[in-house]
Order: sequence, then C-alpha cells, then structure tokens
Amino acid sequence: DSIMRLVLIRHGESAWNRLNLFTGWTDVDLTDTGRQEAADGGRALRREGLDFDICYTSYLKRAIRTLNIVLEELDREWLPVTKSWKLNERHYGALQGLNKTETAQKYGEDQVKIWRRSFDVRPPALDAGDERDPHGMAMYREVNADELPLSEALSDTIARAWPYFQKRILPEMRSGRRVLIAAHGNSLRALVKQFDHLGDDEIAGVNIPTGIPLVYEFDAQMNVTDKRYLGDPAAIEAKMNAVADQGKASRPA
Ligand code: DG2
Repeated sequence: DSIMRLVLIRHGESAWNRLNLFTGWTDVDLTDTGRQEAADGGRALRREGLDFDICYTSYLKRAIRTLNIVLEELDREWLPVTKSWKLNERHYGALQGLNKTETAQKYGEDQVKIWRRSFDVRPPALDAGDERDPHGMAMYREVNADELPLSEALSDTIARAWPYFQKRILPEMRSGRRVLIAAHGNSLRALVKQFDHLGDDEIAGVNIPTGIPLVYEFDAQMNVTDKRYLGDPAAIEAKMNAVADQGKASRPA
C-alpha cells in the first residue's frame, strides 16, 4: 500500500525542563527521569512492532541521547542517523536560562503565553556576541551566519524545519523508508502544524509530552490518515497539561 508512517518523539526530561528554565538552543543533558522516559518510549515502539530504516535528530544532545536510547531498546543502534540544526529547538532568545514561573510572575502569564505559544511573536533577541550567540560556536561553524537566529518565533522555526522536512525527509518516506525523528517540543510543533494544517491559533493549544512516540500515517498526498501517541491516554494528557502549566505564575510543587 502507499501509506507512509512517520514517528516523532520529543526528548525525555532535560536538566532544564526539570528546573523549568527556558532552554531553546542551550545544550543541556537528560535527567535520569528523561533517560527513563526515552527507554520507555523505545519499549513502546518495540511492543507495537514499529521498526525504522533511517533516523533524524537535532544538534542538541538531549535529542541525540534520546534517539540513542530508543535505538538501544529497539536493538537498532546501527541505523543511519542524520543530524541537522534545522531540527533544533526553537531559539528562545534572551529568555534562555530564565525560570518560566518567575518570568510569569514578573511579566505576567499572558506575556509568557505569547512568548511560548504565539505563532509569530519572537522573544527578546540575544545581543550579538552574547556568550549564547550561536555565531562562532563550533557546533554551527558549517552554517551560514545569516541563517543562525538570535531568537525565533514558531514561524521562524517552521521556516527552517519545514523545508528541511520536505527536501530531505519526505523523499526518504516516499521511497519507502520508515523514518524516526527525535527532536523538541517546538521543532515538533512546527512539523505538527504543517502535517495537520493547524491555524496559527490552533497550534497554540498543542503541547508535546516528553518521551512519548507520536505515530503519523499519511497517504500519498500527505493527508494524515491516522495519528496517535503510544501509551496510556490519561498519563499522556497529564504530561501535556504539565507542559502547558510550565508557564503559570504558580505551579503545584
Ligand atoms: C523547551 C520547550 O524545549 O519549552 O526550549 O524550554 O522541548 O527542547 O525541552 P525542549 C524549551 P516550551 O516552549 O514548552 O516552554
């Protein structure tokens, strides 16, 4: 048949997810919980009998390590993996390193919601030459300077991630390869918005849980014919709500 399947997975909990800090391009590692989530995600894929031919991830170690753990669970560590900065998390600009709750207390929950979930409002940009500026980092030395952001709205993330998907990943799917993508909350929201043809307001309500495989099926015209998270629906919904609540001014401990 001509059904194409694609699996997306957000990395497991990172050290900065745990601390509730805006992360973006900060290259933080997984926590023990995050590694556990990744292993659980890999086991869920194995239980479903899902197998892969080629994998994609970002340049950031929380996504790379999640993918490695998933592949270990699947006994598929030999699979080819392509890394691209175009699958990096949305650049969170000068918010990177700030606590989301404290930022909501200081600027209000509405402003934080705009910074986290608006389609085209960029967070305040990093100053050029800031130690977090990607220009000059070894990781990005092959990237044209004018492509590297100092802050991104979701629309900017779509502008790099979606052409990458269409040019590099979709042709592999069309040639019959089974693709796994390990990436980030917002770089995956960028793809989901395009797959599901969500409006700019609709995507604001989408929160991607950590470490839960999201299985898409498409027909040859790239219409979505099926979409499901692997796991217990109540647990998944609780995880999505926890992501949404990270921007509240007060959160349950
Ligand atoms: C989080 C997402 O990215 O944050 O950059 O802080 O998926 O790499 O942990 P991830 C970050 P929110 O937009 O959900 O606040």
